[in-house]
Amino acid sequence: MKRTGGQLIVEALKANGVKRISCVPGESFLAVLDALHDSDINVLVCRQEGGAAMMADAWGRLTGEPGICMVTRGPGATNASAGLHIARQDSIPMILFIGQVQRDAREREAFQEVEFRRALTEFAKWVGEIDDAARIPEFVTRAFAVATSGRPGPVVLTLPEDMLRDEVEAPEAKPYTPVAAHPGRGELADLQRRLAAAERPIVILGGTRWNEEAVAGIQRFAERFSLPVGCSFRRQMLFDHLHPSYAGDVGIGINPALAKEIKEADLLILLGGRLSEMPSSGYTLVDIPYPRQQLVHVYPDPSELGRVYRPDLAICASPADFVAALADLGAPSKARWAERTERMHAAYLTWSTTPEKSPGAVHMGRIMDWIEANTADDTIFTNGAGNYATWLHRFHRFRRFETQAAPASGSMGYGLPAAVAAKQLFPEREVICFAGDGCFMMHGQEFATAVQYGLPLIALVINNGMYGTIRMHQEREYPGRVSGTELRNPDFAALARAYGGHGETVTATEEFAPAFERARASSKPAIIEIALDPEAITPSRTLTEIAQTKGR
Ligand SMILES: Cc1ncc(C[n+]2csc(CCOP(=O)(O)OP(=O)(O)O)c2C)c(N)n1
Ligand SMILES: [Mg+2]
Repeated sequence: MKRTGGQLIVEALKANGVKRISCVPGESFLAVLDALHDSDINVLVCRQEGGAAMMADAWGRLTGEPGICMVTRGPGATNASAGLHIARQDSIPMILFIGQVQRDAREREAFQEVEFRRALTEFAKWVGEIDDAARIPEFVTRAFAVATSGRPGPVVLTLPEDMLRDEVEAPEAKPYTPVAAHPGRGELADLQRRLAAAERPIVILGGTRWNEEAVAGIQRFAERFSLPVGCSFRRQMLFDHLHPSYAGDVGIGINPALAKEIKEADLLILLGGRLSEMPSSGYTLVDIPYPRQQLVHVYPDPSELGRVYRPDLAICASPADFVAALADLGAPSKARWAERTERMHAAYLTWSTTPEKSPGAVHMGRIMDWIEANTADDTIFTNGAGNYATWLHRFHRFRRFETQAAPASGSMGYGLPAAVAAKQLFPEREVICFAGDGCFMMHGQEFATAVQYGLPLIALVINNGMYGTIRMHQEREYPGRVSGTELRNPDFAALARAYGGHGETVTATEEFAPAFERARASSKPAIIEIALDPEAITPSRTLTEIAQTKGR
């Protein structure tokens, strides 16, 4: 039986278990859209390709299966590159399909033509073009395998428009085979010896290729060995923050007590992450290339092992496969480190207690206290980049896996599309997006997508009238010389209503709880604008105090 290229793409997606895709349509892939018309794949039509790609990233992040996004050539793909970059840096499985110029017009710089195999090489793990419709099953199944194996990441497949209309015979698509990466027996024995000899061990969790079972498994391991466990920047959902082994967040603005413990540790087990620039406090936490600590680095891709930090024991394994193998390690007879671990957890609890004072009528600390007391453990929190995110990362105590979608790559604008994706994936769970006034406006148009598909997320827009993070750095480096960081914003609550959602404005702390309850009760996508005093730039220091520190 002959099928069109468009039909073969949809069949290959279905064979690989795809239930949803995000897209902004283009005339370059009408044949795929037509095939989707007859399928049960959920198509989320978005407003800008950056947001659409970020939604696919969030699906990949929250499920471990590649998120799928479809966009058109030239401008569609360049918009989508914002999401590709996030998936690349954050090791998220994703497949971006790009409708491409017809084959017989290639290399003439035809309408919106870009040669993506050149342009997107650094943005993706693999960029392929399918120029023969009969090979669609082969390319698509391979794309799934590449996106999920080793260090996961995004794959790009370009689809020449005329190829999608060809009618061909092709083999039936089969699902990809996930590639496991287990530790060897000798490596586990080596790890056991190092643990037995350690005085001050610490574990830092990060990266992807985790699952619910692995998160439960690492918790059991930490309990058996009384080990302190930290979570890498924006990977906090990997460990229950109220567990007695939790030592805190290894990210921007790390608790100095935790940084000291890491520096003074004699055994550092880096599990799943790269300890890149943000979690390593700008590459200062651990010496490069030879750490003072004994380093055990567990990572699913050999090319990362020894790239920045030379490990004493390198284990090429995925976090999930590694944690499964840990069950066989015998625990020491007595928990030698229990007291130290307890001390570190106590330090975390103090560090994550909201401050007493805050300038202005809105105290974000009190708002965080309310959120902590009034949201369920399975609530999903999303955010982009900006100082506002500190309130979430430092004071929200993550309890469960699949409750966080935040770019370790520090990309603004991610929070809202991620919230749309999360709510679509888990309609029964509450989804709260944290955004700054700058951040929200980058992909705020996807609020229309939330309204279109009836996805009642709640977006908190923390409005300080500026690109606050940059203003903070500006005041520190060039005090009093405000340049390029001020913002004049729309009325966010009115904007929410104009979109068909629910809007609230909070100008004093006590207005937050009733506003949140009304947003919940509305059952509509909601924006709650929180008017924050620009002075409240960090939980501990005001803008003025930061301006006064130059040269000190
Ligand atoms: C896409 C993108 N553009 C620019 C930046 C640089 N940047 C980092 S934080 C920030 C300001 C964020 O402003 P806002 O969302 O209002 O949060 P605030 O810091 O004011 O709390 C900027 C411009 C970035 N990280 N990502
Ligand atoms: Mg701001």
